[in-house]
Amino acid sequence: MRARLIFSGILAAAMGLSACGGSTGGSGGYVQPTGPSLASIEIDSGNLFFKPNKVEAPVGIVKIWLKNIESGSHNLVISGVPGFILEVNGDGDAQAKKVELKAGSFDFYCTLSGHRAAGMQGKLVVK
Ligand SMILES: [Cu+2]
Repeated sequence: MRARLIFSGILAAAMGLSACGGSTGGSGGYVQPTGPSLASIEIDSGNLFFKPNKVEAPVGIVKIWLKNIESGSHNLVISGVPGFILEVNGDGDAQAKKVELKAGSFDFYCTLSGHRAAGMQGKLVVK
């Protein structure tokens, strides 16, 4: 009981910190997995692309960075990973979150209107 209360406090503090990171709102109720990440993956976003648009990750907890290298706003969601979203606004903005991945091949894309169709999508291969 006590441990659970303490844990909730840490989580609330962590979420409070990330809320000050510059990107506002829209992150919903996504709860990052606890525990260390096995790998860190950086994906750059621009108008209108992801670089790289094919990435590999190990099974388990991975930290994914989205870094905006041009002006504009973008986000990154992964099909089959409900709630996970990274959002960037403006040149140089970056956001990172941990996600627990299962083996498989997943699409990642930007949900802003027209962006996916214009090329903002890629493949995430987890193995
Ligand atoms: Cu976009």
